[in-house]
Amino acid sequence: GSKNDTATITKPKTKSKRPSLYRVLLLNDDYTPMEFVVLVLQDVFNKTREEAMRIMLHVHNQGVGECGVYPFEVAETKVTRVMDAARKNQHPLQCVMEKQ
Ligand code: TYC
Repeated sequence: GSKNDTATITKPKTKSKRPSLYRVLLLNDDYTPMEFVVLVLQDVFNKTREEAMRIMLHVHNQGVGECGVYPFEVAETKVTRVMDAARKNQHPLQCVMEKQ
């Protein structure tokens, strides 16, 4: 209409996009104590002591290992929690995320 020429018309959307998933990885180093890595895996990634031990030893032996796969914001929060804990305790532990 003459009074409504610039009105926005929103196309109804029903399709919900599935969120992209991100793999969170721990990197090995020579200085971070094994026990610290195990505690981080239990606390940040909700692993059992046994699963945390398995992942820590995998990273220790292979250089890198997966802690879990999450939507972007969840992955980002976990990386931040690990890096904050490492910095606070003066460990060089590195944690990164990559699109799956
Ligand atoms: N390599 C370390 C050590 O011998 C242990 C370690 C494991 C460090 C996993 C980091 O992501 C890591 N103390």
